[in-house]
Amino acid sequence: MHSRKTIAALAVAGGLITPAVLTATPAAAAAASCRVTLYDIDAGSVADRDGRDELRFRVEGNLFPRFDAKYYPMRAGGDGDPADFEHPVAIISRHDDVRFSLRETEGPAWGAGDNLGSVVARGSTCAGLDRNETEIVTETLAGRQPTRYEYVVRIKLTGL
Ligand SMILES: [Ca+2]
Ligand SMILES: [Ca+2]
Repeated sequence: MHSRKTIAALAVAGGLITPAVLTATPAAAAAASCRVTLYDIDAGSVADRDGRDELRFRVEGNLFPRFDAKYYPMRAGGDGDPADFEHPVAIISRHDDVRFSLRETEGPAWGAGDNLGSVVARGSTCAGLDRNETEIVTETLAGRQPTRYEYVVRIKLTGL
């Protein structure tokens, strides 16, 4: 007698697919305002004839770095971080824009210097964010005065 073999159901259990669980989440709260911070700056080529730019960001009239240093130096291929500029920051509403202007400065004053271009954080972008949601805005700042330069600057909006 040949008894019919049954295939254990467990043999195929390895292929069991976990059912998708749709988790109900509370409606995300829209941001009322946003914090805007520097996220990154990379130097392709620099503006100064001596091959080293002395850089600051001007944000709402404030120059960064502002306390511990007068500028942050960068050469071609350099990579700068927020801490190098003493954390440039602004708070905007859903209706305001803020401009992060990159400046190339000269001593001995090391003031506002020359504008190399700017990255703008827009209130309309802020209005699209939920609280704690972030968006990074990337801009390439390029020109040819006094020499051909190119920087890639990233700023980050965080919904508040
Ligand atoms: Ca220089
Ligand atoms: Ca300079």
